[in-house]
Amino acid sequence: MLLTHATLARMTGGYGLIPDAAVVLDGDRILWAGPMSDLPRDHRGEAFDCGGRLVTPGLIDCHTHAVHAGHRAAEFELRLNGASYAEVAQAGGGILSTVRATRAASGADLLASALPRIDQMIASGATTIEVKSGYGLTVEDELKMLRAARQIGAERPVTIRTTHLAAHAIPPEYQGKANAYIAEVAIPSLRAAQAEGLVDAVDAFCETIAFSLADLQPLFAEARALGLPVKLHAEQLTDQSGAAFAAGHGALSADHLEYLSSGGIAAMAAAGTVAVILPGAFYTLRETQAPPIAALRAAGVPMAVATDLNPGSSPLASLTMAMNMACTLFRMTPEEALLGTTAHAARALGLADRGRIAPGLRADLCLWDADHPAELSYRIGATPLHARIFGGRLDR
Ligand code: DI6
Ligand code: FE
Repeated sequence: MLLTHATLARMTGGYGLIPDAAVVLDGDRILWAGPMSDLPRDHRGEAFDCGGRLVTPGLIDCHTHAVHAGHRAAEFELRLNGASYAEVAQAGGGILSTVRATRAASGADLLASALPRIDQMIASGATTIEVKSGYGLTVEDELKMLRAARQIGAERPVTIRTTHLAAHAIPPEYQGKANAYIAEVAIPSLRAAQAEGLVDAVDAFCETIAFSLADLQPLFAEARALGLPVKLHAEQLTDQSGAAFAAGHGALSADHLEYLSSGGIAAMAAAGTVAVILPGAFYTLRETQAPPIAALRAAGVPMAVATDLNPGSSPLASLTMAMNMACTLFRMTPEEALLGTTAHAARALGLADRGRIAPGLRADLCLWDADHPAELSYRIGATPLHARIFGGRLDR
């Protein structure tokens, strides 16, 4: 396939803009990208004329909880009547109400309820989506979630990366016994998931209302023993030094980071850990402390942007909306926001074969009804996707 007359944002370094560009695809790979005037003669075959439209790498949502049962509109209403996120969680609501619904659902139910959300994400330009477990909290229910997540990739034209997040919340039967939960559920479910080929990375929620670093130490040691990369929900509501702990384990990413300290930033910079910025949760929870974007930028920490799609703190399925929020709420630049859903999101997932437009990388591309990449962040809630190419195939 040959794309002609594209406004190409290669996302190499910065935008990597080429105004009147061509892209040559060979099967599911990019063979060549450059100015129309340099297009090699032997590639002048049948062409798809982009008509000057913006072409970017396919977007990558590197942090979602897209598989879950039910919704939490009632909790949304409670919070609007004055309850805090922590109060809702302590009253047995919050994550645990989704756990009850997810335990009661079959694998087929979970898949069926996830697909419409996945379709919305695809419609906003996603070609790779990470999906976490973490609402089962028993060995069998965590495996059920991961199997449903894997199945999405067989049902839709999208790459699914699965993350084991059994250390998301402490279930009622283990209240006050976090270390027993890690030993009896989190670690055994991780071993079983790895044996079944269901897991690409290991995540946990480090927070006063969830797990401490001491609780997580044996889980991260097990991840290392299994050869799996780690990530961490860190510093979302309080500073627990989670980001530095994650960086010390060579984490792919530390995510949320509203309360990240300068020590955490230095540790992430030294380890090459990506900062995953999740403005949907900040917005939904009406948080007031923004993550330290300027300090992350100054330290050279790569920043990704994701939806955090989940039924409690971020019922958001649009990556372009997340980019808009990252710019307006957190003062990221539109160029940083787009790097955050392409090149840096790929890095947060440990994927070297996508997120930029360059020879040899996967042919995952978005064609937009836009003529400058800043438009993707600038419009509020728009979905200017014109067409999407997944693995070399045009699918809309
Ligand atoms: N932090 C969050 O914002 C989500 N999980 C997490 O660790 C919330 C998930 C939920 O409320 O269902
Ligand atoms: Fe999350």
